[in-house]
Amino acid sequence: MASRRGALIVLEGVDRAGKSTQGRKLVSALCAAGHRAELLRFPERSTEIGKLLSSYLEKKNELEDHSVHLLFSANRWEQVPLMKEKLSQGVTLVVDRYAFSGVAFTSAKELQLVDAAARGEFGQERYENGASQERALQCFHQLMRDTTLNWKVVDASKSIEDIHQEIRALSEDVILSAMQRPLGELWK
Ligand code: 2DT
Ligand code: MG
Repeated sequence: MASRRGALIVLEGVDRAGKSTQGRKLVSALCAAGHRAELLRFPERSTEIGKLLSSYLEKKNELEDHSVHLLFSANRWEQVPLMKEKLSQGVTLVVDRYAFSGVAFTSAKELQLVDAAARGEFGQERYENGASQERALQCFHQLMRDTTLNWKVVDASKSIEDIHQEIRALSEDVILSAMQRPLGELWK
């Protein structure tokens, strides 16, 4: 039997929404249920570009805003051949942040230029502050108006287990519907 394509499931949201925890739990649950599923994350910090981005996020280097945006994009592009191969082999990919974070966090930066109401920092890395996260959230809401993408909103204030069950049920549905549709293209 020809292997059916896997689904591309992207977890997006602000920092500390629980994306990484949920991504790990989702992959384990899907695998336990007999699906082939793997976890990816962006930025993927292990590549050369990823190392540069990691130092940038850790504030160990400075990069020009436009070029850092393109590096985040390049960091996704460098994984595309692997992602396409996995998806076409029937592996479902659960991705912790993708191009939507790219848009949201760059837009948040541009908004910052007009909105200087900075708040106290609550994290070590770049963007880990309330003002950046709030602007990124506004941008995620705008991106969700694109109804060609199958967005599902999950309330991150619920318990880890409740959120997990919700995401898991949504994922089972999307894996089934992805099988009916050929692999398409998504902007990166
Ligand atoms: P975490 O590793 O904690 O998720 O933080 N980001 C991410 C961008 O600015 N552009 C992008 O394209 C992507 C994928 C969001 C990663 C930080 O990097 C930001 C938070
Ligand atoms: Mg972070």
